[in-house]
Amino acid sequence: MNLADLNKVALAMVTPGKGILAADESSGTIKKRFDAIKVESTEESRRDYREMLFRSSEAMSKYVSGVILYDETIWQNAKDGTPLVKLIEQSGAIPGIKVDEGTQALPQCPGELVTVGLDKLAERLKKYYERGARFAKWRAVIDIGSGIPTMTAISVNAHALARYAALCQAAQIVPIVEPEVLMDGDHDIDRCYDVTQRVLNKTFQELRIQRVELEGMVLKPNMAISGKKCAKRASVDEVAEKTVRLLKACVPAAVPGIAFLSGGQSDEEATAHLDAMNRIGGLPWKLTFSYGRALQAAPQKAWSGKAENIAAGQRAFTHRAQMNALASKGEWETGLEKKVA
Ligand code: 5MM
Repeated sequence: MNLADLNKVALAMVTPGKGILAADESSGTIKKRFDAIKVESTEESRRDYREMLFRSSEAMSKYVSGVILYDETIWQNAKDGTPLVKLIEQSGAIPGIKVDEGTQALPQCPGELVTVGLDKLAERLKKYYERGARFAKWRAVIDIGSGIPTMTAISVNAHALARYAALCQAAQIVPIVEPEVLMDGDHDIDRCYDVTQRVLNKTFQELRIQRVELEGMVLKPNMAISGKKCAKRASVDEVAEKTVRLLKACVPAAVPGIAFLSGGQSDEEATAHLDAMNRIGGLPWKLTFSYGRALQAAPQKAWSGKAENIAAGQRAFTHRAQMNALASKGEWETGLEKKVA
């Protein structure tokens, strides 16, 4: 492993003014997104949609540091035969790959999940590196509910995240470590804070045990945020203040950067929260975005599967990418949202 090179890639992924496009929806998830805009999900429609994003030259060259791809996409070519990975590289962004293989029910822990995909991961990473991937992603899912999460779920998921991260670094690939505490449910922000603290502490303990080099990774956490059905939702300032406090308590300064997931927040909420955190300043790591839904909901709607809407889809994507890029520097203002082209 060359740690200096891993660190260089990790720092590039969290360059201030840029962030990560999470376009790694598995076939089931992208079908749900396409159902919502009444587009049939086929290999071709998924390719056309993602090609539209990756050919958004302003967004990709100015605001996007890297793209997380799904296995199908990394092997796909654009309509003109250019590999989609090449389009990403030509824009100056770094190609990345989701390598987990989804979740399975966790035995003895009703309602809880464990992320799988470690078998043959070393061989898969080698192929992804040859294709151009310089970072990877693995997502653990922790749900909050009555009696959950159990320490069992937190522990097995943290162990798997660390196993994945160590294998990535051995393959000269920067791991994005994503332990996601879901915002489904009616819990308040303090419950989310407590659970996320347990999850992050356990994750960093496992990363240390398994000798993962913190300088060569990026953390992708949820924010400390109220559950979607919580009767009293925390304000933007409270989310920012509590998330920063939580991360300072749990994330070592050796980690180059933190790229948040959006987790079901509205587009504008996800931007406002990131912006408010960066306005606090004085942080030991870079804070940016690695959004899926909060970057893609608008372009999906604008595109709606029609070739004549490609320019509109690209405008919508560029706008959201620019808003989040500003937020990654603490320079976003709500008034800018109204100036959409
Ligand atoms: C884009 O969604 C990703 C893939 O999800 P599935 O494996 O369930 O299809 C997801 O891992 C994503 O990268 C993160 O959860 C962040 O996405 P959001 O939409 O929460 O910003």
